[in-house]
Amino acid sequence: MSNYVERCIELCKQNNPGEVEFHQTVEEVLSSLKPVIEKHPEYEEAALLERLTEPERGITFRVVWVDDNGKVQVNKGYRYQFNSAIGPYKGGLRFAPNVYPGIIKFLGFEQIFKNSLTGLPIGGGKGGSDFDPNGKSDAEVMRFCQAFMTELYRHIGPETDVPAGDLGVGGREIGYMYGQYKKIVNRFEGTLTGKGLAWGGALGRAEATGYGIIWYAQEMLKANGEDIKGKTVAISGFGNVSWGAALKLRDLGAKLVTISGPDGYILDEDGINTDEKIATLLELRGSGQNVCEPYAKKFPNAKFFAGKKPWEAAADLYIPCATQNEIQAEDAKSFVDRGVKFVCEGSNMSSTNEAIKIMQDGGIIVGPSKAANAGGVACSCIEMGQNAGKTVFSAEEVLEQLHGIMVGIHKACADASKEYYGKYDLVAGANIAGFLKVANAMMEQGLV
Ligand code: 2IT
Repeated sequence: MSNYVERCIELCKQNNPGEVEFHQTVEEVLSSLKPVIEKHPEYEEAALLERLTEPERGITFRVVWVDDNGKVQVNKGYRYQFNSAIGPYKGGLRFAPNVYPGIIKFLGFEQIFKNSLTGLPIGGGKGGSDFDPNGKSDAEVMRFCQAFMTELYRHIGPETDVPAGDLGVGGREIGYMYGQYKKIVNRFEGTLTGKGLAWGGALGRAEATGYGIIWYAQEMLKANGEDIKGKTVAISGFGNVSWGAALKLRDLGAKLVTISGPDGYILDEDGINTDEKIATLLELRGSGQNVCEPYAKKFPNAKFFAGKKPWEAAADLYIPCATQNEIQAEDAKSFVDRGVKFVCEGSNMSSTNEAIKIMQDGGIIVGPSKAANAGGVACSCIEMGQNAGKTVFSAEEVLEQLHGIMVGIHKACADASKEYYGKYDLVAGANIAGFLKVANAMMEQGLV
């Protein structure tokens, strides 16, 4: 029966040549499902894994816009609508120069399980473009977003597919895309999430992903007899996710000492814990330069390490919050050698499969991103409910619900791994718990 898993991994590689990030997540998820597949032979008869790894629909399109010099620019646009067994497709849009189908499919595939783990009725999808927003003027970003939505609008809708932000897509881009969507369809409906507070956005959505990661990490530590209070924490990135994480770490009495960018990392041993320091993260993001060094110019006690990763800094808990594969095998080995106990992934697929294995074999508790960063999409779903009900929820209502969801996700991961592996393995547990709900829905809905 485990042969079935191997065959499906191989088939996915053959059918999606060169899409290494997609292969990586399929291999990671399917491998951990072996005991589930053994228990349920009916999944193989229904070709469930072949169906799960094939997006229900993939849309690629041309995006044409004019830059500030009057030059015509052409980018690629994508939306992969992966799985709608438990709800409308839901997932972000990523604008980054390295975007190609392998990246969007990896994100879309992960999103299926993440969305299922939230316990909310949302299917999985993801999209984006190879457009690079860094260094672009505001007017260029607006023209690009309008051109992108002029094609995408026909494929999405509040009951069909609800996009949101991801890397390179924040409040500004959602605003420009929503404006264009509304102009074309002539309806005010919640077809994008992460909207501005005055026009349908949920209070708390900006903080949700970062808060959720820290709440998940808190549960992970608690389950292992430790308290997040008083812990020293190293994170990567300086964007929206890192900002939310910094706020919640301060709330819970942990000491954040690093942030990072493509240029290197900042070590602030006094703690990144004042309003001014935490607001600096948003300023760095807003600068459009994609560098973190200016933090050390503003706060001279902090040190900047050019070209280095924050993983070399001493900490009790490490939280990657930047992008995929930021924890490689050598980082994992160094964690094991230094006796690190906890790593909680914030960015989607933060670690290579080899790194996860090294960390887990070395006794490190790893919180997988598809569980730990589910707070963002969970809050998006709350925003969808708010829009559908034509109402507004208070920040307290949203955040209380979100906290409950994160505690529930940790429990679901721990319970599933105990049931199928007889141990506390959140990585396998997240895959299994996320998978079972979707798999059962697919079985009940027949061969579609
Ligand atoms: O990776 C993610 O979960 C997101 N980028 C957020 C998706 C969403 O629909 O809010």
